[in-house]
Amino acid sequence: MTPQGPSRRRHRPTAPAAPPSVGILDLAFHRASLATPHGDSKPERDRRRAELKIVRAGATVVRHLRLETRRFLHPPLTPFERALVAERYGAGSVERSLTRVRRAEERIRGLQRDAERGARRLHGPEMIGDAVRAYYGRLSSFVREVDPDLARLREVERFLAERPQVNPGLPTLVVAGFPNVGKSSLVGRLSSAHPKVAEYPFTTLSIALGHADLGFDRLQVLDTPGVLGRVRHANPAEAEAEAAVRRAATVVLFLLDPTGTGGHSIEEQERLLERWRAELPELPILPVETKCDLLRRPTDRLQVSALTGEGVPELQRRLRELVRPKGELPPMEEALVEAAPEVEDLPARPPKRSGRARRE
Ligand SMILES: Nc1nc2c(ncn2[C@@H]2O[C@H](COP(=O)(O)OP(=O)(O)OP(=O)(O)O)[C@@H](O)[C@H]2O)c(=O)[nH]1
Ligand SMILES: [Mg+2]
Repeated sequence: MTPQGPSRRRHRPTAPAAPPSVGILDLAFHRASLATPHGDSKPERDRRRAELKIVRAGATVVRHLRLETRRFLHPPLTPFERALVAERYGAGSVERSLTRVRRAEERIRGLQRDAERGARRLHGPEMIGDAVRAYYGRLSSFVREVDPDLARLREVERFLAERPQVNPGLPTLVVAGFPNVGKSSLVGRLSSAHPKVAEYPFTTLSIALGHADLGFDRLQVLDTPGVLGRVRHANPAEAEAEAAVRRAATVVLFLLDPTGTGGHSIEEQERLLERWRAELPELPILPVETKCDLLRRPTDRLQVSALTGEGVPELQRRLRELVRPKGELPPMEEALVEAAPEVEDLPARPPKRSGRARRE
């Protein structure tokens, strides 16, 4: 091995990924080539082989186009997933790609039907060869036309696979606020998530999911990237946080850092809180001040420290009240307190069995 050998290999540019149509068409033509027709005579077998090739190649392509779109249709994207995708790739872009792929599917089916009908009239190896080649050519161009759409759908699928699956049927607490205010630290305290914590802004670049047990149901807790409150020019991480607040939240925990260690003034943070309150009047937003181990100031707001745990039990109590869905059973602790007087009203019943555990 020459001294330059390994380094040269390291710097070799990677080949661009083949367009999606290449793999799909390779497979379709391979499957078509395996056709083994029955027939009494060679001309009959040749004609049958052409028919089988047409059907198999078309069916394989259609099946694979279906597979490419399945992630988006069965089941359909949740409103939150749609918002995430719209923020990153533009509103309606996935829907447009899905429509184009569906149209390609229909055209391929039509092409296949026509070619199959035409194959009945074929005779002679030359005519059969020409017809199959022409069909393959048109089939290939129909698939290549949707290459940009298939590439986009694959990219979006990867994007979604890298994000946690938020169950729209469960209550969701979205922890949001400016960068560096202590969102991830508090999410680590409140839930099963262990998000990365660091002293620089935008440590969290995409949403992370944990679960918290509030005594009555599993609460999903979403850690989000910091938001700078810019109406325009938000970076992708901020856009992701906005999507979580607007589309995934049952309740928003809005964290404000009054210490100045986060790098942003309390006034800037208050402005974002006011904007969200005005834009989302139906959404419960609980403002909480963080890092109270560093600074305590006179305020009616709840103050917490993710470092020492101060204020966290009170925060959990407030969250239980806010998250409890209307008409649902109350949280376990409160249910016991509320039920206690009624139990006393009941006529006393002698215990069925006496035992040490019962006497205690
Ligand atoms: N003293 C003190 N420091 C805290 C507290 N909570 C977080 N920090 C510190 O603040 C810094 C930022 O904490 P993170 O939890 O990463 O903040 P974040 O809001 O998730 O930050 P981004 O993901 O970058 O938006 C880290 O250095 C933490 O150790 C707290 O309650 N008290
Ligand atoms: Mg964070």
